[in-house]
Amino acid sequence: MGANKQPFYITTAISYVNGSPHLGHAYEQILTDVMARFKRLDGHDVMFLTGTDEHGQKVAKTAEKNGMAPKDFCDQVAQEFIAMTDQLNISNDDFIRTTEERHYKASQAIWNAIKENNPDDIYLGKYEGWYSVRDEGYFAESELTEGVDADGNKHKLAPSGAPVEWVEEESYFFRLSAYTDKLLDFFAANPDFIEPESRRNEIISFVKSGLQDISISRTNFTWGVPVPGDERHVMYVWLDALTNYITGIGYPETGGEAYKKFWPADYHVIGKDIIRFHCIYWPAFLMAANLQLPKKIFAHGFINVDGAKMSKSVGNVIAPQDLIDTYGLDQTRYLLMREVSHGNDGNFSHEHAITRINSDLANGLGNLVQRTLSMIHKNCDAQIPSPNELNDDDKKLLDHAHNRLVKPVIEEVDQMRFNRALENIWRLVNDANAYVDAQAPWALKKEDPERMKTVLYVLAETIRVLGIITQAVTPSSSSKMLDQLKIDADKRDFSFINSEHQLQPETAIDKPQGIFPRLDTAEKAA
Ligand code: ME8
Repeated sequence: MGANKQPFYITTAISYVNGSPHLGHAYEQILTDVMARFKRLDGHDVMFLTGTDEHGQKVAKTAEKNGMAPKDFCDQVAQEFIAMTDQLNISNDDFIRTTEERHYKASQAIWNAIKENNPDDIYLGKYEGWYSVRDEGYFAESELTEGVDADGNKHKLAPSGAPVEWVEEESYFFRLSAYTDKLLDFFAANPDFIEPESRRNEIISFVKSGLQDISISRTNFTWGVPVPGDERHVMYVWLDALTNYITGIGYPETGGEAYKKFWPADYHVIGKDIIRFHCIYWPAFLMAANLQLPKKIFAHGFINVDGAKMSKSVGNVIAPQDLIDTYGLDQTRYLLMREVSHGNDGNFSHEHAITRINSDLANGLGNLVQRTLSMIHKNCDAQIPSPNELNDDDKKLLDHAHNRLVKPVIEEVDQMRFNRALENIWRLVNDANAYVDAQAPWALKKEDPERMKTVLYVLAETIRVLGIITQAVTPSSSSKMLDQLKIDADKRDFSFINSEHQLQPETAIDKPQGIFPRLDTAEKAA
């Protein structure tokens, strides 16, 4: 696999370790994982990187509140994020922690590369201005509002609602102001660089309003990567954090195999709150260091709960494990991918979750598999039956599965439109269920057993294709489907979706096991 398709490199944002993983983190992980899995199934050599962002004032303060040394605190919380990738069945190829040695090396190397390539772009000065610790971001006076913070105190607030504090300290600056035109030219030449378009417009208008130089080092705390050559300073956490995307593929070894194969990245998947850092700072740092820019930044929306923003103070923060315990892992993955549309905010409600899971998974795909395989097990000697001559209905269903499914699905996937990709796949599920109802194989059992065999064969073959195409979203359930059909592990990628690789008649199957149980509405609501 992967011999003649382009390598594909995709990343998530790396999570701050100042709190435990929540549903927003889980959503981003799953979104990125689904893309990575689709690409592998489509024959690409994929590198998928995720990790934790462990430096900066926010993490240092939280560690202090917990009475722990920053590194010990990070070690503890990073484990929760690593555990989340397992809980969610995330197929990341690497997990980077910014406190690793390799990352210190890469962060200092990019600093030095900027200095070597553009010596005027880093200069020593004094920062006097507003800083939001929660965003780890600098803000201009004009961007602030007056307001009350979560503790009820009056404050100047950043656009995110986080309080800002006045900072005055010696600092190294990055000459971002010199990149206004270069960035605008780059955006114009690469119209797909930022998606969705609304975010691209937001960034372009921000850049057009003129960029200020930014402070890229701090001296009033020490929890960070030391600035090379001046250890009184630590690097601004975002400069270090963004660099993770190249640390993960071996930077500063730009001649190394991983770097040559995977840079520039195909996709940085991030949330809408951190586009300024990814769409302005990161490209400017890379230009200054004379490195290539990533191909695409995709900013997803936020997951709200029952229509409200998730927040600790409201008390509606959902831990990913709770959803998995309630609905099952693949059900949770499916739900999030099906319910949230491209780049928009998504809403989570238990009521809606149950309806969706029951209709699409339990009654839709699950029931199709269960009734087909049970009939084969009972009525065909527990063997895939041999089909007789196909009629138009049979041919139509198989043609849909073999020839009219993968291409449109991949087209949606390439744009991160997983809700539409799933709608597309479920058209085949619905067609197959309608076909079962119309053909009524249970009636054919007495009337025309040979015809029954054909119908069951056509259904089993359709299920094989559905098992293959759904793997990226519901990996373990789809594997179970394919296991039940006795499909070899090396015959499960998209190149096997065609009539050439149809099911072998007479293959023995085991007694089928249900895949997506129906959720009891009353019990789950409680
Ligand atoms: O931003 N819904 O870390 P983070 C959807 N360390 N996505 C959400 C969300 C929600 N309710 N809440 C957060 C950081 N996210 C930085 C990134 S990258 C070099 C450094 C998303 O732990 C958020 O947008 O606050 C971000 O993409 C990711 O979760 C990690 O957020």
